[in-house]
Amino acid sequence: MEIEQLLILVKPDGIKKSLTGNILTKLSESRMVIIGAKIVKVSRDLAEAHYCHLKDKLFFNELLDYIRGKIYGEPWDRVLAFVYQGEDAVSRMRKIAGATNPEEADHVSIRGSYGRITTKGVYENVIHCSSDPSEAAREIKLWFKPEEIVKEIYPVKKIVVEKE
Ligand code: IDP
Repeated sequence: MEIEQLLILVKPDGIKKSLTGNILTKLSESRMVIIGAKIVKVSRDLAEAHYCHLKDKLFFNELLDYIRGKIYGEPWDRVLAFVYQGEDAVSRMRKIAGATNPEEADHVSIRGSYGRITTKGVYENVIHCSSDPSEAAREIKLWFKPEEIVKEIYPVKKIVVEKE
């Protein structure tokens, strides 16, 4: 299996609902390692670049307001950004995150447990999770400077053994 990296964002609704602890606990079931973490007040440029594949969608402006926390105001206008690394990380984390539409997501997934659809029709789905390895690489470059990411980590197995 490939060792992959991916970007996870706890979106503003996740922070506002005090779900960060629950979300990180669920993600930790994957036994992936966090190699980057920070809180980010998302600029319009960053939001547009992150969601460039959706720029023609009718909900694009609402989506930008959502990821920037504009619809919640201070102090909820920020996200927590993480880089995770591990074996087959993208598909395993996507499974824990759940489907994009929270109403269709598995009810034990993060999005199925905590997401909803806003009155403006945006899927308020609590976290972002990179969709494939090449998209993950693009997103990590967008959100993190190289020096913000831990370079050398122990093999995951060794970390787990040391913890136990
Ligand atoms: P993903 O977040 O599961 O990778 P994307 O298609 O990249 O899915 O969509 C980015 C975000 O845009 C979603 O997480 C969700 O918040 C919102 N979104 C996507 N599709 C729709 C839609 O059809 N209606 C409303 N919001 C949507």
